[in-house]
Formats: sequence, structure tokens, C-alpha cells
Amino acid sequence: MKALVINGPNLNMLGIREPGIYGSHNYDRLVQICQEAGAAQGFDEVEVFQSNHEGSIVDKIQEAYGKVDGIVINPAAYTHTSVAILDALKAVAIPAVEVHISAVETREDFRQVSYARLACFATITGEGLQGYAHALELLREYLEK
Ligand code: CA2
Repeated sequence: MKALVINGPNLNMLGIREPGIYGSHNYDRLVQICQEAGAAQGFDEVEVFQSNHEGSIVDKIQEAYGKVDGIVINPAAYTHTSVAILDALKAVAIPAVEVHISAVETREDFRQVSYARLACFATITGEGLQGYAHALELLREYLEK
């Protein structure tokens, strides 16, 4: 079983600013959490990808078709704007979990909209970086059924 974790714009800047919202750990720690949690859940491989570019994220989702069993995605700011990422997730129809580090539901109005959520079977918010481990657990449970 292979899982793909996709992170959107600015998540590579984690730990540099806004620790009150996103915590003090950096992006390398996020990658480590995903790889450790993936192994603990029995995934053979967990690829962790980050891009600041919408089209690169769409390309990555398309490339996953036929190669990846499940996706964990934090589209970051593109969560609230990108029909292209939603359409790519729908096109490949790979089981997907949406994850947000912060509790987006308690933040600004513009963060209340999620396009990607419409193609995901679960959403995790407000659990910090451990939300990625939770997402991989939900993905493994879903794939086992
Ligand atoms: O809570 C999340 O995981 C978000 O997806 C993070 C995005 C934000 O636009 C979403 O509304 C919620 C932001 C990603 C990274 O932003 C940083 C900002 C300052 C310093 C470091 C990262």
C-alpha cells in the first residue's frame, strides 16, 4: 500500500512564523511524522510532497492515478479557492483525507469554504502536525474495508 501526502503553499515555512496558529515544528518534522505514522499503520511507502503551485499539485494528483492507494491532502490556501484541485481529486477517485493543522472552522470566514473537502471521505482540523498521523490512520482503516 502506498500513501501520498500533499501539502500546499507556504507549508514549507512551518515553524518560521505564526507558532500560535501552526505550532513551532518545521516542515522536516511534518515529513518525519508522516513517515513514522505511515510505517506504524502498515503502509509500504509514504511519499510526502509540497508545492507552492496549484498546477504542480494538480499534476501530482494526476500522476498518482494507478500508483497510489490513498491521499492525505492539506491544500493550504488552495483549500478555499481551487476547483482545479477538487476536480483532480475527483478525476483520479483515489480515497482522500483532508487535513488542516489549525482549527479552520474557528478562523476567518474565507477559511470556512473547502473545495477539496467535496472529494474527501474525512476531514481533520485543529490537531496540529499530529493530524497527519490521524489522517493516515483513517486512510488505512478506510482502505482495509
Ligand atoms: O491549518 C492549515 O493547515 C491551513 O491549511 C494552513 C494554510 C491556511 O491558508 C489554511 O487556511 C489552513 C497556511 C499554510 C502555511 O502558512 C504559514 C503561515 C505563516 C508561517 C508558516 C506557514
